[in-house]
Amino acid sequence: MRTQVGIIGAGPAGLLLAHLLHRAGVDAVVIEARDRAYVEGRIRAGLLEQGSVDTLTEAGLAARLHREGLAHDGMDLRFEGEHHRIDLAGLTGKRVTIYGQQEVVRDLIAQRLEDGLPLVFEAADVAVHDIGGSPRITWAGGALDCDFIAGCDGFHGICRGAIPADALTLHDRIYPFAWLGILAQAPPASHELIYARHADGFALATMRSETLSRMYIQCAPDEDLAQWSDARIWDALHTRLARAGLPSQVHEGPIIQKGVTAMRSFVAEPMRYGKLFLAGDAAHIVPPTGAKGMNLAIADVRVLARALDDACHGRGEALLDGYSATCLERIWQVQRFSWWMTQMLHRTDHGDGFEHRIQTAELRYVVGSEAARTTLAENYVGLPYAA
Ligand code: RFL
Ligand code: PHB
Repeated sequence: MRTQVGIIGAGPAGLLLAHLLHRAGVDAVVIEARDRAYVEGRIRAGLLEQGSVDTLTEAGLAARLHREGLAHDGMDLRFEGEHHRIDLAGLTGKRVTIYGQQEVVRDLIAQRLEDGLPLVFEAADVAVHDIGGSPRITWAGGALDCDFIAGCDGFHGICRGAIPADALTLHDRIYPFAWLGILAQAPPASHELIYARHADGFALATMRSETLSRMYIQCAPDEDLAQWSDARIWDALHTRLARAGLPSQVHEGPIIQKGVTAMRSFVAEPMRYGKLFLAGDAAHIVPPTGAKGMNLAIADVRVLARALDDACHGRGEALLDGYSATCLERIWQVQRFSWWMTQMLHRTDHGDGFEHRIQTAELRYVVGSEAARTTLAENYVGLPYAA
């Protein structure tokens, strides 16, 4: 029997798409390369835009999110020892929510299994065939004929590479810095997020709960973690997050996870070839400074689910034909914002202090102008979805 949609990848994009399709009465199979424990344990994004929370709520997936998520009405910007609160709710009427990506993924997997719907873990050697005609997905020990394939297999997946190179335009910027991220058993520095621009480099204090801190510091892309003792990490955080004349708010505690994340801006266009549709990180990457990666994946699959619903129910392919262009409108807005936050907050100096002074001027303008604060806030809480 033919399945309507074959979905490759059980990250937020693939799992949410599968759920939205199920609610629309479209059958789908999700095929994931890794095992369930690995997928559920992968620590990544933490911040949901208001629209992402609304999407998960409307899809009936947000009971735990509303119990355990931490809603934030503002965030802090720090530079030159100054600290300034950006009143996100006051400026936009919207808020953001801290809820780990792995919690979103856990909720989605639990729902899928409870619904008794197909989700294949540990699928080795996944490949796609005849994507311009009658699509077929194969893996070690399995095969699936389908009408459409959704490539939700992240940046390192196989779907984007299955599209002929001359049918894709790739835009790629790799930044000359990275983030060293830690998870620590310590109360968050503040109940809202703190983004700090410091002469030593960027720092971000975020959290996963009232007792679990997530913190990042700018480092080199090839940074050797062995050079970063816990004491050195705490020192860097105290220094970069300091406010003049006030004690550092950073609370130390056991560090239970450490890792380095590379930073890039990447877009593959168009996000479709024949019957294959790319969504989420398979099609685009943003530097994490704007907290947008998972939110953009959710925005893509909202559009794709509606389009596949129409196509699979005989209501035509106009939305599918418009899928890539509709998504790319938002993607480029989000790319711009993520790039802007990144270049405003990271150390990019060439040694003469020029970039540092430009950043200070820009940050002073942002905190000093309601128009500029509103621009930041509107993008941070999430731009409205296309109708
Ligand atoms: P994912 O989550 O990478 O999922 C892809 C899935 O596909 C599987 N896969 C395959 N399956 C079958 N066959 C193959 N050949 C396969 N190849 C791969 C993988 O195992 C995986 O399960 O992509 P998706 O669903 O598009 O979701 C995107 C998000 O994961 C990503 O954009 C965010 O994590 C980015 N991001 C953030 N986004 C936010 O919205 N807010 C944040 O606060 C935020 N912070 C972050 C971040 C990413 C970070 N890192 C580590 C990259 C902070 C960090 C540090
Ligand atoms: C996180 O909570 O992991 C997080 C929050 C905001 C960002 C990036 C990461 O900009």
